[in-house]
Amino acid sequence: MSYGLFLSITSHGIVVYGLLLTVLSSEIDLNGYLLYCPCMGRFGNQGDHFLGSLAFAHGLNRTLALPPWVVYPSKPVATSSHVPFKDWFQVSSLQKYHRVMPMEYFMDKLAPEVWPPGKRKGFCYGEPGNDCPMKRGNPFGPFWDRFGVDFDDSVTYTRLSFSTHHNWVRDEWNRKFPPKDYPVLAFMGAPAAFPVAEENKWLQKYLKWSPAIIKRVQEFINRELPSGAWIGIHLRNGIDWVRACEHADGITNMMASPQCLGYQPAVKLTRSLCLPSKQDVLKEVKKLVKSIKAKGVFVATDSDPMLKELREHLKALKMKVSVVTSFGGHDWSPQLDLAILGQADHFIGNCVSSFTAFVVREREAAGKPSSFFAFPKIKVGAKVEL
Ligand code: GFB
Repeated sequence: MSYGLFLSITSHGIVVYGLLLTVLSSEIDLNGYLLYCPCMGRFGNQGDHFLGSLAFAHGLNRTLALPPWVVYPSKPVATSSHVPFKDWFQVSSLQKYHRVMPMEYFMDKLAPEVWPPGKRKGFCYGEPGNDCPMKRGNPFGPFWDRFGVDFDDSVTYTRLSFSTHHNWVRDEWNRKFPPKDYPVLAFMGAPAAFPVAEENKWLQKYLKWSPAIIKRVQEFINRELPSGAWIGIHLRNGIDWVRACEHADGITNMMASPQCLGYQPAVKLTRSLCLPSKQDVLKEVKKLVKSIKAKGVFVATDSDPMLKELREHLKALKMKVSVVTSFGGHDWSPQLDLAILGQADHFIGNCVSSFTAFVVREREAAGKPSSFFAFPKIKVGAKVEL
């Protein structure tokens, strides 16, 4: 950035031109930037990883480039596409916690200066001298190609954690990779733990749905749900989940299970906690409908909404309860389902699913109650009797 030009123009010109240059130079964060590909799992997994990456950027005091969300539109997963971060979440809310900017903005406006072609190093875990396969396969290649990024070099690290709430971890990263020598840390995957570390869960409060999502949620609720209390449930019962749960019995940690079993679990998982039986679902929904006198039940699912069974079962209560779902309709989308579940008077989710975990964290931040199928004793947020 050159300031020499200031002196050679008229006094009026100096003011205007000088201001322009000041804005550009002050935009460069001398503490550096952090980029990563959200290349593991689908939305729930990426949500967990996002919170950890946000905490990591904050810990290192680097600006975080908000990556687009990676989506897999078809099965089998042949390719991936991308949704700009701000289409689903408010950037301004995150800026209350830390310096962040959409990755599109970073690449367009700042990368030509702070991360030009020829100086693009990819970071990954590994022994010194190893290559980081930054763009090998899907979703890695398409992610960086979206921004026209090719990597010129690799930088590996070992024995460094992402838990920057320990000062020595933060200091070690900054000692090994000082911003003046490494203005941009571009990670192959999220610099974060999965599931999200306990100390970073609270950051969910800065993840606020975009106005476009909020509008669709309100329209759905007004159109589909009766006035009065209603319950949201997440039925994760697609074939990938059925298969994953075959291995659940007797293990202590599985995907998002710390959300109900705790981070140092004293008890083991059961298959029904991973894949609740239909009987469990019917029993617990009925009990809760009765307890909070719910007028409606919203079912979010990836496969079977159990509408017929739920409606039949709730008839025994002799009260009018609408059971609705977005599944199968034009409104069916993971983000809409998540945001609707966030609004329910009570939510029952799946202990092992990170999709559920996203909802539970959002509700916890808002002081709203949640519980888990086949685990009725644990309640999160405000009290409700099950
Ligand atoms: O979100 P996610 O990482 O949660 O992946 P899990 C599950 C995906 O399935 C979601 C769809 O991102 C959605 O695309 N899905 C699940 C749903 N439940 C719903 C729902 O209620 N409504 C809608 N609209 N879509 C992990 C995966 O899933 O499961 C791993 O991330 C792996 O890659 C594992 O497949 C078995 O933690 O539930």
